Amino acid sequence: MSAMRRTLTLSLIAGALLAAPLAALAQDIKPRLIRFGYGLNENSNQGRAVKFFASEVERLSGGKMKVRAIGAAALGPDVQMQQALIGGAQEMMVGSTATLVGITPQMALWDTPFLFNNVREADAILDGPIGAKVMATLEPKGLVGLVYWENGFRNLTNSKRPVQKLEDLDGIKLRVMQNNVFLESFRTLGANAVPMPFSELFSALETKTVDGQENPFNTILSSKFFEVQKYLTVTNHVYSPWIVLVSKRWWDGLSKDEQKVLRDAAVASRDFERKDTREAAGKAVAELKTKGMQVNELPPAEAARMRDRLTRVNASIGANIGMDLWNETQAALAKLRAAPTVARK
Ligand code: KDG
Repeated sequence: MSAMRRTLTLSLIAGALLAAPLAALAQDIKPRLIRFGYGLNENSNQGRAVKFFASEVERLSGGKMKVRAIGAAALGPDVQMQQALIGGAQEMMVGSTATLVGITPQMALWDTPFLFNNVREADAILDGPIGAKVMATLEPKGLVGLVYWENGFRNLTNSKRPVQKLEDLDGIKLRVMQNNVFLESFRTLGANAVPMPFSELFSALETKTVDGQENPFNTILSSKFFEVQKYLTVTNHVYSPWIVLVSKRWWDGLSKDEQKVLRDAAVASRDFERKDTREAAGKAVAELKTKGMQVNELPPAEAARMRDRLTRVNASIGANIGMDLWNETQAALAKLRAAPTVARK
């Protein structure tokens, strides 16, 4: 072999040897990308919390993991994103526990009307052993639950009339989440309950396909329902959690360190989200009034009638989730209510 050919061959070998570690290094430097889908607008309590989570993941991983927050149901409604996570086509999402009942019936516990009297009870149960037990039912179905966020206490809006008594709901076409407890609950109240994905709700209200819906104050404001809903009735008929979910297929491929980053960021985002959500909710009703909504509270006697009517679904919830879980939850709530409440910070 001529000297020239030898030199050329050696330099090609040297180049190849050099390129390999550089490629590996480049692979190391390229952050692991996480597509995180959610249904509300970017400028909502849900959107702000996803953004916070993303910054925490980047900080805790030293830039090795990067979350791409994709809002406004751009990756599809909750049910579609749940399937994408199960199939491994998407890494993370946050959405309502109510739409998970088709995957794991125990999630229906959180649909129980008037289950929680206040956020102290909600935090204690959701973040305690019962919340963990319900979350664990997701894993065999291909989902990993990290934390619960707060959607909040739900209230009624409609475009036809103020709801001052139960009979005012008669015949109102009311959108509900795709969930049998919500369907049954509002049918027993006399409404014409229509299950529908959240992503279709604004246009359905705008075109009068439905007359009303029920959601927390923050969502009514951030989704601009005041533009298509005249009447807001404060009912606080159920406390709605969101749940931060990971694709188990993808999760199982992560290192322990990577999983710890996501768990730690999720806990920090939960505390941020609840604080942000509660502060925003405190201001939302006043803002909705300035946007032209007519707001009323149900008179106590009517609220009692609603509670009595709505809690008729409790028997079916207990049967669906299992009486052990139902009784454990009732006992835990009774214990919480018996304990002296420390001054809330
Ligand atoms: O994607 C939207 C959901 O996360 C949540 O807001 C569900 O409360 C909900 C509703 O009414 O669909």
